[in-house]
Amino acid sequence: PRPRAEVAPGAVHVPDWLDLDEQRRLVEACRGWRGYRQTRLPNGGVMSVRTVCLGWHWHPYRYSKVTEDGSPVLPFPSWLGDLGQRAVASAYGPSSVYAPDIALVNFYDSAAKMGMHQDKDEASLEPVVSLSLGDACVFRFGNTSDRGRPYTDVDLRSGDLFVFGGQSRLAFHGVPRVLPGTADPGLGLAGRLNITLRVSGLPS
Ligand code: MD3
Ligand code: FE
Repeated sequence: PRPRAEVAPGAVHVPDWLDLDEQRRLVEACRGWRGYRQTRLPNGGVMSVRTVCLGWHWHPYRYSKVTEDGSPVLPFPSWLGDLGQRAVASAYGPSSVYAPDIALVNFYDSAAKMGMHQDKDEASLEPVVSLSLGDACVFRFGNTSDRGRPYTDVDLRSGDLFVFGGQSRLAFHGVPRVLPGTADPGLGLAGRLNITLRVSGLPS
């Protein structure tokens, strides 16, 4: 089995944190959330991943309570907050407290990727929780100064938990590629889903 690893201070990888039944339930939840879209960037680019937001809608580079077309943002379910609390307790220890109010759900087809970036649109520096489902990917975890080296490439597989807090919260990171056909056939998902949980730091 792959061991749990602190890749950098505050960046904890817990392989196989979700069992197959929990993964199936999360995939079903992701299928129920409607409105996945490819985000347009101010530079004219379009992200290759398809994203749906819960709690707060992310547009580059801020959060709001409405989407581009004016539709309300999907609610952030309390069960997802409980899952986030259990995730942070697994990574950092049982006394940690965590109350996320944002989920960004990203769908990657076999060609999708995400360039190196920092997540700094949240007004809180509480940790980000990442849950991976379906096809594995190469996840690139970098430094806090720029998009380049040094970085570490880690395979993220279905069921893996990663928590990014402390000194790692503002690290550059990205997904250079998905590894097509690597999902458990029993999951019934072609492609990769990633759920990140975050704390907005904004008034509810
Ligand atoms: C490190 N998502 O949504 S998850 C993103 O797999 C994002 O969809 C990727 O980067 C994905 O912003 C990577 C891992 C991750 C998420 C948030 C982080 C790593 C992070 C925030 C700070 C540092
Ligand atoms: Fe990110």
